[in-house]
Amino acid sequence: MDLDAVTKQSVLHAKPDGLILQYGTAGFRTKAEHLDHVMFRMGLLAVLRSKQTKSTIGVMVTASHNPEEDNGVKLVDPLGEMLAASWEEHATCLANAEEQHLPRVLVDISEKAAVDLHQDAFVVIGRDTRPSSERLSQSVIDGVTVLGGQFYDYGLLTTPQLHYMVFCRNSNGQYGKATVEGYYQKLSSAFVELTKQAFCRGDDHRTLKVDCANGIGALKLAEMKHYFSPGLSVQLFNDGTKGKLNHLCGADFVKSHQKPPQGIEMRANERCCSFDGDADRIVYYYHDADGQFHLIDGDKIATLISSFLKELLLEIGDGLSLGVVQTAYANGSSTRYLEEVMKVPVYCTKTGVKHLHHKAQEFDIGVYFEANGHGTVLFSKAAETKIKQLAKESEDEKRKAAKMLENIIDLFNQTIGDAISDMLVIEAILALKGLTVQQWDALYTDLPNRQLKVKVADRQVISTTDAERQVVKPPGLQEAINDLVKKYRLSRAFVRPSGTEDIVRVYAEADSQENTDSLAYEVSLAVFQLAGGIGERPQRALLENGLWFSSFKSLLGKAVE
Ligand code: 16G
Ligand code: MG
Repeated sequence: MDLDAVTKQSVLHAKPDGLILQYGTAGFRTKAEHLDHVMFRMGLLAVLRSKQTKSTIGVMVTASHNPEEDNGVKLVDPLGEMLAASWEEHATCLANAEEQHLPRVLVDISEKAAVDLHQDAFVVIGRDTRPSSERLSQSVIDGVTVLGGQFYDYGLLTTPQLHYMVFCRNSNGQYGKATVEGYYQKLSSAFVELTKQAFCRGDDHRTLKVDCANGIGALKLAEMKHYFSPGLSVQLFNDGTKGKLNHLCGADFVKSHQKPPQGIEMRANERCCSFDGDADRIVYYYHDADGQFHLIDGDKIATLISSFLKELLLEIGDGLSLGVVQTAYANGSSTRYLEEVMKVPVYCTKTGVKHLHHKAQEFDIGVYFEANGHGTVLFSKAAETKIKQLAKESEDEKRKAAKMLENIIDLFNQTIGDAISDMLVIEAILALKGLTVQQWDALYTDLPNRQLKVKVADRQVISTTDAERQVVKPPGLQEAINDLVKKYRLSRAFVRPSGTEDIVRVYAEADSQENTDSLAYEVSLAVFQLAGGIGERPQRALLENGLWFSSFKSLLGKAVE
């Protein structure tokens, strides 16, 4: 390591005095103007991680659904997964080191992580469409090169595309070709193969409206749509030609406001979906004939996908295990439906893709989705081998099912939730099953739910257990929540410190919207009182024509990323 060169270069990417940032649930994220030093240092760190793992590492410059002025960065590990937890700590130390301590921190990390400094390093870089992203990814490149790493800059990519590239490279192309073209071809040919049967039946005029959040998803979907167009025609809205990124549109807006994005024309019963700003989340929705809005979130996506997979697994009859992984935010109706009607085992993990992903790896086939629309399906090596073998050898119906599963394996981006890939899977299933969006929605009825946020002096005073469903500290808070929950039917509530914002999130559900809102309010008050609330006390809401008034409105929880 040429530490002198690092010191010299670092001056050009100087850290603002006193600025402390945390590698959060999905990397660093804040105002773009504060991130130059972080980008440079993540370039350095990616080189060390690449040397240590003897693999290609990815660096993605994006702040997902955050406002356009923000930016962020996350590292991608060799199998296309999110960065290992122990390295998140190194990332935080490196980002926060004062200029003069930078060389020492680099040496410390190398020693602690037993990095072989003689090893070559290779880093791939992708970025979203934010105005600041190009400059910031150049800072990543500066960090990579000063430590002698090689790099390939993919330029504009969705987050899941970068994850895909990393895995392709580290699997020597076995997972696919590490190019954008390779990604389009792999997914599209799986989609076309899979849907052949449905489209032969004459169901060949499927259209879907896609709100692209004015983000990178628009560029990539516009490039890709010709590859699968005879089967599915997508109409792009909020494609970035005029609107602002994530402003009044995108998956996060739709999920948290439970209303359609601006800039999309919806006719009754028409299927629509929204991506988030870096296209790793998707939600569906429609207006019914009475003009009522219906949201189909990650829970219902997981349900559709798992019921389709379960049917195919029964047909091949090979005893492969299927499990569904959710978080505490999953609507109680979805969990009940999966467990009681579909008889599928359901597991709950902490919030954040990496937790769900790791749990899903325990099954032959692991379906994971957060309610907010982040998710995918993982197939174990053994399951994949078995399915491939059955697709070749078995007879008729069994072979047909195995072939479908084979294409489904290729259609999913197994490195991370991917809005484009999930969209194609959903469209294929709806076409094959001949399901309308209303029939899909009618699988079960969501329990009314409400998310709120509460400001406290230090959100770390709250610690949780049982996949964030129970509070351990401060004393008395869980007991208070238990007592409040008892007052309502079909009710559930939990609180957790956010991993991305300086607030505590409150979630409640119950048998009616009114009861849900009362429960959410009462739990917020308990948090405010027992966990050091600051600012204005939560106020009971006034609900009129579906609108929230008073300061309660400002507490309305932003759906998590
Ligand atoms: C992140 C996570 C998302 C999670 C959200 C929770 C990834 C790629 N993203 O952005 O999965 O739902 O954080 O945010 O892991 P919160 O801690 O503020 O509720
Ligand atoms: Mg995202």
